[in-house]
Amino acid sequence: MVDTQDPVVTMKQEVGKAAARRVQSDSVVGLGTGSTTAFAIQYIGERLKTGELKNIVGVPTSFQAEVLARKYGIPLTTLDVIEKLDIAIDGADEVDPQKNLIKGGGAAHTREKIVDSLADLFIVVVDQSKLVTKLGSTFALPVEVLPMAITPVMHQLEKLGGKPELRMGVKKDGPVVTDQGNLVIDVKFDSIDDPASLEKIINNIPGVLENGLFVGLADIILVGSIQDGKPVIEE
Ligand code: ABF
Repeated sequence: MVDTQDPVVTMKQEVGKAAARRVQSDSVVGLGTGSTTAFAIQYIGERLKTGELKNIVGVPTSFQAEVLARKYGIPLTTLDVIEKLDIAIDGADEVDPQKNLIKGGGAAHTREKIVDSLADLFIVVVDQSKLVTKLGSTFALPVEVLPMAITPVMHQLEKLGGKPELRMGVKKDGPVVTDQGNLVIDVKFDSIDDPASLEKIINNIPGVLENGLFVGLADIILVGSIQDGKPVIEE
């Protein structure tokens, strides 16, 4: 039968599968957000169902991850019960050559950074389009902000050379609200030369909860691409 599936979807499935294969039995798994990670969650569930994987428990990074985990039969726990995670699998919006990330396109970067930072092994699943030489080149930096502090935080981000914009919902009938009930400002920088410093500076602005710079956290980047019409996964 001719495979009519979009090759990009197939490629994302293969990246998800490759990450899911890294999960070992008797482990605690951080479950990330995004369409590529969704395939990893699905395949972890399938490995559980076949008995290939036993006795794992997941920590979701978002409501979306929790719904998927329940759909695919992955038992869940919380950070009140476990001290650390063995592995975390998550997506990203940009990846630089030093494996630093911009995340937050799904407005989930606050919980993602908490979970991903507690994992012994943090695997990022992306397609080739996410690879950049410098963070900020293609994606505005998401910043989660308390609603009362939106205006002063935007002024501070402008002083840092950013062009901040309040993230509106798809229907444009109001701003996006995070799982914590906060808002998201997307800040475009001409270029982010020192992500480690910028991550700290932004998080130090009163009213900022978390920004989407993930510096020095990722251990493995699994990159999917399509070569000669076939999905290729590189590490
Ligand atoms: C999430 O994954 C976000 O950080 C990011 O926006 C998203 C990317 O997902 P996709 O795989 O759909 O591109 O973790």
